[in-house]
Amino acid sequence: MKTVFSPLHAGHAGNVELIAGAIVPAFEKPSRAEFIKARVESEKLGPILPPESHDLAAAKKVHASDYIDFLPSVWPFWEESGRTGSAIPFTWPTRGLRGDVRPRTIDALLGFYSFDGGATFVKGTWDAIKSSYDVALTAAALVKGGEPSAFALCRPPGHHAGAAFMGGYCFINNAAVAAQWFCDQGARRVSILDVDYHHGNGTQEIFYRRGDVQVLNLHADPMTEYPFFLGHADERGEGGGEGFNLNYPMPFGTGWDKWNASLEDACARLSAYAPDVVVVSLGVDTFEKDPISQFKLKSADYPRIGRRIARLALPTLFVMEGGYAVEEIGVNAVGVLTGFEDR
Ligand code: OKP
Ligand code: ZN
Repeated sequence: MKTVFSPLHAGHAGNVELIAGAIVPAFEKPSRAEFIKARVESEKLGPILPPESHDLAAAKKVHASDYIDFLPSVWPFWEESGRTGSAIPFTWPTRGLRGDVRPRTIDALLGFYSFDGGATFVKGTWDAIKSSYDVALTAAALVKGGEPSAFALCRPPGHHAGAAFMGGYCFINNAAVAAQWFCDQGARRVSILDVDYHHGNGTQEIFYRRGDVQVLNLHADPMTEYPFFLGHADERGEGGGEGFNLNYPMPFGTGWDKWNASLEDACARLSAYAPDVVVVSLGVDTFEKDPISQFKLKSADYPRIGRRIARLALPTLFVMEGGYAVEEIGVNAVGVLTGFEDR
């Protein structure tokens, strides 16, 4: 399997986050992608290719145009405003406030275009976002060109980013961009299988009213886990999308047997939908030692995930999302891919 990777991800570094009352170094850090790349190499998964540069038209098919234009403006605006450190949102137009009036200062705009303080900018952040987007589209083109599968080693991740907001370490929704690109290239139906520990709220929002993209999400129950405000089992799509969004919320402590039962059900639903292509939002923060998560999957479980996805017998694009136990993230992410190849 070919991997697409860009070193520009590394400029998105040194960010901090607020978690449990403490400001700490961000868990979403460059070493994540480097550990995965090293494992791709040591396992000889296949060639590692650089991305081709794309304009932002494909991003604007799933995101609001003004939101996409905002992203590269953040750092220059931050510096023009006399700021240093990281640009972090801190105020949001929630219930009772005006979300329909676009304000003018950088602090206000950061809140206007986000849902939490987990999407933070430093100088190299836009180039990393853009490279992650290019990685996803380049890997999608490999699959479109006839490769049975490809691995988009995206960083930053994307599945929390909605049509007009960032959050949860995510800016451009790489998996959604790729799925839409497949549609625009003639796919009649696309399935997105999101196996990250956290609910892919952005992906759900983007395709919620559409029947041509099926979204299946396996994740920790939002009653007790981030992103808290979406991802319940009764969210099944709306209008033309009714029945094409499926959520599998699971409790803290979920291990392989229970998680795998959800995977089996999702795979059966996916097969019945008979898409032309599958996009896997590949998060490995379901791992028992993940520092911010509460599931109990073991390293030996990840190849089993890959093998089950391979049994769908469909062209498959893997798009990297979360996973934070950096020592093992490479083993687990690449474990899915070698399992997929059954080796
Ligand atoms: C991203 B992905 C707020 C931090 C809250 C965010 C978790 C994002 C997970 N400052 N935690 O789905 O792995
Ligand atoms: Zn996650």
